[in-house]
Amino acid sequence: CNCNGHAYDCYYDPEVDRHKASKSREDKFEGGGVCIDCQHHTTGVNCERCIPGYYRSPDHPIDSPYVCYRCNCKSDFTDGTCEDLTGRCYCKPNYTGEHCDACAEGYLDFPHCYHCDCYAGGTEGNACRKDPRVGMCVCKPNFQGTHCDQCTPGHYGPLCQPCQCSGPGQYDGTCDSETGQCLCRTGFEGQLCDQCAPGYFNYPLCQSCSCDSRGAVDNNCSPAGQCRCHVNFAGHTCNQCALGFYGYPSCTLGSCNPAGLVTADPSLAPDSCACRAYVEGPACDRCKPLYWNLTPDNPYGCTSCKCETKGTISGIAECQQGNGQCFCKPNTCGQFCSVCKDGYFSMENTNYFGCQGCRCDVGGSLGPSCEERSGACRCRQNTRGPTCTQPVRDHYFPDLHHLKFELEEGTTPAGRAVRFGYNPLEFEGFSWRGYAQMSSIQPKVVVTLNVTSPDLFRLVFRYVSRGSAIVEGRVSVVEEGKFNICGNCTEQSKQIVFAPSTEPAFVTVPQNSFGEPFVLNPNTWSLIVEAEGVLLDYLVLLPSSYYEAPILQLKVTDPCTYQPAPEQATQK
Ligand SMILES: [Ca+2]
Repeated sequence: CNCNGHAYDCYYDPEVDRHKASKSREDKFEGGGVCIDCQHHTTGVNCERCIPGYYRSPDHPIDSPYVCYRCNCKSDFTDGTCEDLTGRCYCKPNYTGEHCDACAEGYLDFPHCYHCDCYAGGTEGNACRKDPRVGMCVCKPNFQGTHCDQCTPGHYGPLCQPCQCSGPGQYDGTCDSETGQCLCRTGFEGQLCDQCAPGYFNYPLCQSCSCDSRGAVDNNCSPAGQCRCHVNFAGHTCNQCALGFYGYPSCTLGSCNPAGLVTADPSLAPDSCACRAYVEGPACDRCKPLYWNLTPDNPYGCTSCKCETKGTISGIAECQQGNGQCFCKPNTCGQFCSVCKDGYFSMENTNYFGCQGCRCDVGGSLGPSCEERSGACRCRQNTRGPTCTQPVRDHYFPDLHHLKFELEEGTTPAGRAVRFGYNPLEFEGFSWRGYAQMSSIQPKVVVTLNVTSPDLFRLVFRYVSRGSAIVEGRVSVVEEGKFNICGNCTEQSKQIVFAPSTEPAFVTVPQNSFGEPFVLNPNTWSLIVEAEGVLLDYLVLLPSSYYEAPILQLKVTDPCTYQPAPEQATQK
């Protein structure tokens, strides 16, 4: 072993040998000897280093008993160890400098050198520690955040000075927290939003240039709002033909549009074009108001718009040049606005919307549309009236509880009459003769149902359940005649849960909207209720049209109107 004269014994460690971590007597990394009990404040496999708190003396060879000197680092700012050969002390993490007499980066207030939890520039008194009373950084005005290193809205920069945003172009007084760039409204730009953005003009209004996409070079305009036009276009937004060109938007070279001329001689000078009857403009290239469709085939040049003024907005008879479409009120349609939209009737001048809604009854009519003049709706079989709200003679409207069956009219499975009560103190306001008493003596009751039209049904029970716990039961339907033949071949059976209620209450089966309803075809059916501890008054069959939401939606076709109360009307 090579222990540099600081140990008497050693051992062989194959791991050390494999890593070539030990020096031999020949000063080569081989062998694998590990020194035991190094003396003279040394350590390491060859006793080649000084223990912590000592440093390698520059004045003594490695095998000298005086090779390790004690570090002279008694200061509070050092960690007690020092550098080999120089003896220079190592600092604690929060100190730095030759003599550890300054705070390291991120620490403040020598000789304390606290760790900075807060951004000193953003805290009251430039403190970098949290306030011990509130346990958090206390920010200066205009600073925010856990570490007080962010600006509050409306402030920017390292000092969080107020944003310089004012004037008509800025949005809400806020700016970029680093650059101070103000948040601008549409059409404005610049650090302070004090200029118009490209495509806008006339600061501080900054109106849109609205340059014509066909007539203008781009969407930029002068401070006066003049767009840059192609040579054959003119006007502020370049939406007219320049002098010597005709036929916007093509703006073809020539003084007059041949299609609009009485005599086809386009070589005539401007102002000397003689226009056809329904044509106007210096180049005879526009239809007169109320006319459209300039063509050479039409001897008058243009065609009348023929708008139905009862159906047009503000009663104007003008139409679009491209397609002759009149400008329709909301409830009218067609090229001439002469037709009420589907579901509306009676077109009138005075009606702001053009036509009024049909108000056909959602249940009684075949659809939302009605006869155009009278407003008469098309009624379903057996309903009548202008909006189909009345039954025809000798008919009536079935209400929600139309298909109602009294449980006390039922039988036991053996065919005997059911036990029923008729005490209004036990079951307030029971219907017909009373209510079936479901108990361990009478756990099942059978009711006969007559179904005359096929449908999907939900069942509604009226009941009282005086116990403190819920009662679970079951309801099943079986077609008559098959009751005894096969056990449950046609049976539809669902669970029913009666919540405690001393007042008469209703429960629907199936009990959630996802459950499948009962499917009943025209026939006589047996309905079997199984439950113990409840009183049952009656049940109702609800056909699907009574509970399906889409069928029950009512489309409102007339606008809401405000009618002041009489006393308000007299005041104003
Ligand atoms: Ca009853």
